[in-house]
Amino acid sequence: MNNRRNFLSGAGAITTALAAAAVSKVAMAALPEPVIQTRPDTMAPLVPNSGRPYNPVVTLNGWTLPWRMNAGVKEFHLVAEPVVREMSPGFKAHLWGYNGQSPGPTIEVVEGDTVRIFVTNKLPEHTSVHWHGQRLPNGMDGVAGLNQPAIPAGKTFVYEFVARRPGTFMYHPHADEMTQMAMGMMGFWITHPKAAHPLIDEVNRDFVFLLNAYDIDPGLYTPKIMTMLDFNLWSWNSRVFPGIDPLVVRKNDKVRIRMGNLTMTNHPIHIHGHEFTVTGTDGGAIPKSARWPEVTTDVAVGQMRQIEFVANEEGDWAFHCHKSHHTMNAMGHDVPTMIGVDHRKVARDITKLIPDYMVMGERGMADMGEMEMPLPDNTERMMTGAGPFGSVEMGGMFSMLKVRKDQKAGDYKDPGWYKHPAGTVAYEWTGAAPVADRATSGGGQAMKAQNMPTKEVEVQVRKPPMNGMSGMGGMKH
Ligand SMILES: [Cu+2]
Repeated sequence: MNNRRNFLSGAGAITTALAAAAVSKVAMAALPEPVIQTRPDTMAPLVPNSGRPYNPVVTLNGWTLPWRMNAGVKEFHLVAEPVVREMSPGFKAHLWGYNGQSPGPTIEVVEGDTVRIFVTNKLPEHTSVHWHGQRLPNGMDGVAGLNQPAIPAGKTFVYEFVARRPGTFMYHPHADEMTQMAMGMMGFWITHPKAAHPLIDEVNRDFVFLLNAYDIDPGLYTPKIMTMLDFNLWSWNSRVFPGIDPLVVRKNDKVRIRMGNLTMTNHPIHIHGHEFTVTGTDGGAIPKSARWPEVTTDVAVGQMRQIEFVANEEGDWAFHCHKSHHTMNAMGHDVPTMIGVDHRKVARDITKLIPDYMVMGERGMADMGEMEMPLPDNTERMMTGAGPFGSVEMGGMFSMLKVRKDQKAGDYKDPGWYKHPAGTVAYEWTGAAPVADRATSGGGQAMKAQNMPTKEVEVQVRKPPMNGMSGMGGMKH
């Protein structure tokens, strides 16, 4: 499904070259050239070409922002602007973001770096950038009105501080926040330790992504910004399954995954086939004595959770939010339950009159995965994703951890579907078996009802004997 994506070629390399080219005497006096990226692919990790070395992260369906060194200061240029984000193949959203994308590029620096970030506002309204979790001078914290005047449309502001502690951070506006975050303005920030750190292990693969959510009506492009809870698109880095790339690792790799939650609700993130340890939060690394094993970790609103494990089981392992509504795309929420009602013919007739008419499946929702009814343009199917054995019936916050023994170090290319060794896949029982409801009827409850006695039903009601209540104080006989 993801074969057409080429992780290691293209724009990742181009952006690096651009950053290097920007380092000229003339350019030094000016703003750093903003680097723009519009492809939604997972870009190769950006290996540092200046400053202290570190092991770069991989941003899922995203990229890392190149910088220039200017007299010992790491300079970045963020451009806040309207963007078009492909949320999954064929489904685009009109969002706000940074440097051509929502979320914005990941910023990677090293503990002790002096960092200067130029923020140019190309939005139709003012903005600011808050550096979530950082130790910094109060006036650099980015709360418009409190710490600084908002950045007016068309202006550029400069933030400057020392990245004092290693860890995982986020950035997002702190001005008209409800609108700007609902529109997709956010990004990740990694501060790597400057030397071997007792609580921050070296890993082979280090993935980062943000949990975000949108409310975009089927057929439309722009999120509803007033929505507080009832979002219909639950995304990782503004992508929904099957648009989210798999996390590809080599067998026995030590893997770190950092997830930040900038939605309005919590997400219990669950991995199959492995146990992990939560090794860090936005507040920093967790002492080793305070870590315990999990297969699901809840990431609350405004939190980051960093998990680690050794990927020592080969296969294509599901990796997803455990709220089942969050592994669905648009349309799953405002429809009546139709289980037991055979409305397929009616639905087809109505569809002739109202092309966008959509109802829930009458045998459960699995029918939606193989829905033949037409959808409005620019709408991702509610549950979809072709797997090697059929529809995966997922959407939203779902991806896979793909563990392969022959995956090369540093290679993030999708290896395709796992080839299961003979005799290791669940198989059909071919002996005698009871008849399934679905085989004989249009709907589960409907058939159950048919099997019930249809005429008179005798019900016996037995009251407890009155003297049995004598124990209840105050009751008079
Ligand atoms: Cu969730």
